Amino acid sequence: MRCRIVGAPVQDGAGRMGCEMGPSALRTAGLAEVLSGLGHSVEDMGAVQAIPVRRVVHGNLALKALPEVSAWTSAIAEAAYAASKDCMPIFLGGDHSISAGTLSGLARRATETGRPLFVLWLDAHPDFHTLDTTASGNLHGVPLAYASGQPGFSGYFPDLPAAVDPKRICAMGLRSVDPAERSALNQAGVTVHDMRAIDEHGIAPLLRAFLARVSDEDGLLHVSLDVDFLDPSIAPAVGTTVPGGATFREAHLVMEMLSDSGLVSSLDLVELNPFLDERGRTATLMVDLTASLMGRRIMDRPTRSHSGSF
Ligand code: EXY
Ligand code: MN
Ligand code: MN
Repeated sequence: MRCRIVGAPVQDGAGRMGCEMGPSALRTAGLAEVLSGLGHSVEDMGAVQAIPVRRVVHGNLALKALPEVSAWTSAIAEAAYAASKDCMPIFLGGDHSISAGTLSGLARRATETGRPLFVLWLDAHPDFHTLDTTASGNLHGVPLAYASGQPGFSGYFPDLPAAVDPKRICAMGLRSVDPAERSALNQAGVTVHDMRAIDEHGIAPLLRAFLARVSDEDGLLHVSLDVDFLDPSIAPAVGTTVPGGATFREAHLVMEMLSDSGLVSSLDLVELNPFLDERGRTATLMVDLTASLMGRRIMDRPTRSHSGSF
């Protein structure tokens, strides 16, 4: 596969500084080398350049860095649109506000190709606040709402060329959902598999059902992987740790199943804060998960399912 790495060193959307170092840490952990070693061609596009900030004023006085995040969203949307031409882009955050831009650019690309865009959101949080409902004002809490066309962004964030259909979004791993997000998710029809559902059913059947939907509609699939999807005991380098996250094997299994599906067309790696890491272990885990997504296997697997014993 042809891959393009796109750095998005954004930290304005997070409550703690440090995510701007994320792309460097992922590169240092060997992302490009790992992808090449799996047989992919890799083009590193460097970093998206921030564009000049224009004054934006909003009635919610809690909002932080709205002009900056709005400007980043424009620049990242353009970069995502360009990088997704005949290639699989891998976006290196940066905090999760970068996905406002990546999803905007990818939705525009999907519209052109005539295929529906599906989104797998792997996160402790749904990031489904609007500018009016966020209480923290941290704009890494809004990208999925923006990209799926929820109200209240017009005039503050760039106009969306195309919105992601909320019914084509599946959020997995949630365990910190604010009341306004809970009702908005239900109303919009987002599929949510929270940690309770993962505990109860296992992660594999939940993911398999979503992948079947993507396949049935011949969809493109964007995966947005927030470090805090993972349990903090294995991934400490994130400013928004929430206990009870995905285990090492649950996370790899998701990536391995995604790889088997052949459906993934783009990827975000977000919220890595290298200032909070322990000798690079979280950066390394994010790269290893990307490797599983891109074809690394413990053992060869049969290409066709076969009847009989395991
Ligand atoms: N829902 C909380 C808020 O709006 O502040 C937490 C958001 C955390 C977002 C991180 C990136 O996933
Ligand atoms: Mn997030
Ligand atoms: Mn999160």
